[in-house]
Amino acid sequence: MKIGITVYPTYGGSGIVGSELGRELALRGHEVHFISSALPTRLTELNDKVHFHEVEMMSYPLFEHQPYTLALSTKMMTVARAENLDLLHVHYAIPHSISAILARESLKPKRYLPVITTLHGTDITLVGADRSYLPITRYGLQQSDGVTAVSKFLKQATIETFDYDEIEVIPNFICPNHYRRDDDSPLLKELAPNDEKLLVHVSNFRAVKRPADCVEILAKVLQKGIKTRLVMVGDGPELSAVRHRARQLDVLEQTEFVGKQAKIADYLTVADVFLLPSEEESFGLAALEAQACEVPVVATRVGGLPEVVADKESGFLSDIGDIEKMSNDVMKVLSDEELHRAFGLRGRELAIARYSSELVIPQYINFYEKILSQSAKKQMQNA
Ligand code: GMT
Repeated sequence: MKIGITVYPTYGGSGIVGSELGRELALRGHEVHFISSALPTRLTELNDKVHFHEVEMMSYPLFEHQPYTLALSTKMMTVARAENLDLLHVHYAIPHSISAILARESLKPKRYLPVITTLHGTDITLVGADRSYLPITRYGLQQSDGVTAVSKFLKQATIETFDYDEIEVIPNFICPNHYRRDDDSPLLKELAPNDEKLLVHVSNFRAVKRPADCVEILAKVLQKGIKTRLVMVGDGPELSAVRHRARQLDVLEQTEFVGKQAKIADYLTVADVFLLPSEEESFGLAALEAQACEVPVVATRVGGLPEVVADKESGFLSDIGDIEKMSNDVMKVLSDEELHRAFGLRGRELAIARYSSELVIPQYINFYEKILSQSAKKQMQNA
């Protein structure tokens, strides 16, 4: 198949999933064309199976705001025609599905180009934050030829918000060879020079991730006398507030802010505990990646996280903001080697059994085939 994929090319989870999906599809012989405003971060290699088409923005004095949705749609049309794409797969409803639907409609007189939308979560939150987006998002869902969501939770949330239920759940995935334990990593000595225990958090530092809770947890763990350091991976709007809180709590010296990192696995593989104290999480890709690296997860019981993290088996789940319980949970796994090992092994076992790329990529391929055959039937009926 020839597949056009559109993602937000930044560090967000949806961009990572779309990029990894493209890479995995190419490995299986499909031709993938990324259509986005910049080269997606995780896309390190372009070849005869993986192509990149940059959306060019036209600047014109009359345009107070540059019309990205139209520029993307135009690029989708051009690439679909030139490369003879079979379908467009967009990650994130707003505005990607609207651009893809416009492209499909413009091409319709010549041929039908099915549009598949994958929901990642904040597409729903966005609507929650601004109800005026609800009709256009619902339109995007209804007009897509197929819709997938990354968790059962997200499917249910979409049904409740949009009253739309034709959604297939296809979860996020990991490649078990890329995400695995490496006790000999040279990074370990660098981050824990005095054999400290390492807590790791990865996010885009938005308020919804509650990154400041991580330094609160660290402070409590240090109070109990466990030699610990916290590694904060990523960047975003809350970063300076977190740094400020760490200073107030007098744990800045034990906190390492390493910024955005291209290879998250390097940091997960040396972690003793992974922290994800989010207020909302439709899936929690970073928690899955941590589990694949045999790292116990201490997280909140929100959204799709209970589908990914097995409470008391591969980690511990708590209510939002329950610093007391989360720090106690961290101490439990840090002070009991057997428990730590058991949680780590169970996490990897679950990650492979439920979310390995070998299992999930075929689900996408089957979904593409189903949508292509449904569209072909519709076209025949309309001919
Ligand atoms: O988590 C973010 O802030 C980024 C966001 C995105 O759209 O890129 O992540 C969402 O999609 C990820 C990949 O499917 C999920 O793992 C995250 O749970 C989800 N984030 C939220 O629901 C807050």
